[in-house]
Amino acid sequence: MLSGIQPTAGSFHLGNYLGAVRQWVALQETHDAFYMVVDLHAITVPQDPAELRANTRLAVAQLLAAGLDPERCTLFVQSHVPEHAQLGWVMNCLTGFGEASRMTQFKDKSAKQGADRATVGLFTYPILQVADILLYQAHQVPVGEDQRQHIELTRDLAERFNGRFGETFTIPQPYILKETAKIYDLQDPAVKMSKSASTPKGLINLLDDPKVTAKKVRSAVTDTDTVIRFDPENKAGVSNLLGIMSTLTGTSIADLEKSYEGKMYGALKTDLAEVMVDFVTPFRSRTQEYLDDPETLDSILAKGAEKARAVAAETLAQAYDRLGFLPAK
Ligand code: AQP
Repeated sequence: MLSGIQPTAGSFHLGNYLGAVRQWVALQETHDAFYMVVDLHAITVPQDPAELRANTRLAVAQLLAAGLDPERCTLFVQSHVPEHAQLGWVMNCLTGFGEASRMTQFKDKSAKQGADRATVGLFTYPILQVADILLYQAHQVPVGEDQRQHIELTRDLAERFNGRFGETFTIPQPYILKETAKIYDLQDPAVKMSKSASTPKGLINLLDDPKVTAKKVRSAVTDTDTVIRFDPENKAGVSNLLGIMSTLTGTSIADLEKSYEGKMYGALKTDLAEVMVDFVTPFRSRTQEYLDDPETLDSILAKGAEKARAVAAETLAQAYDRLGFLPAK
């Protein structure tokens, strides 16, 4: 099991948490899990060095606050394991230009930035992600729906390498939970909640002041109807709120629909605001506790990188050998 998260935004948002991190916490109990903060991916767009460093620690603190346990999983920073960039290059050389051009996330992001400003790194980002996954021989990759195409590319490249050079890489599967595959912007429930595309009012940052979070939930856009029913096609806003509520409380959507029968949207929003506040308040304080102890954080990361490197180095050595690289004496 392998997954990663970017350290770019400061606070994780609710989409990151429900779409990915929450699954990571559960899966560390049942799988040999590798989780990383992907700083190499972060520099595909411009970064301020001091902010990047601080945000990388902040991302690790949030992962620990969310429940990752370094005794149960391997938690590390991507740039601490040089094999990612090394296998990334190999995968670049296996990918067709047209194939890379079909990645929709690049198309969306480069369109937003302007084609002249998008970097080659942003273009090849999915190929580095392929290397991230294959290095650990991951069987499953817990991610949100927006990453499905990148996992498909990973499968294609793993099969291509195995076909040309002999069985080397495990073919991974995406692990995407239907209920939380895509969390939507609270102000525009037609688009996914995202740090770069959401309006400030539509984006729930987990480290926001809980009062701000409650206000955002209470002013979520719904519709002119009054029935609280899960129907993503016709009632995107209400369905988004029901999905979030269901996941955070562990109550099924059907039970929620029953309990809100005859009630107004305001009741659902007020209850969800309360649930959110109960969730983010301890999350914020746990994150701060980890940030206040940078030595412990760094030692967790040092151990994580050592464990990750042991696996990554073995896979890379095998891939280099299969490719026909002369061994270094
Ligand atoms: N809205 C979402 N719903 C469900 N899952 C989501 N993820 C992101 N947004 C949603 C999942 O979070 C994990 C980490 O993603 P990332 O580090 O790649 O962050 P991101 O995709 O860059 O987050 P944003 O907000 O979507 O960033 P921008 O706006 O820059 O594109 C991934 O598993 C992702 O699927």
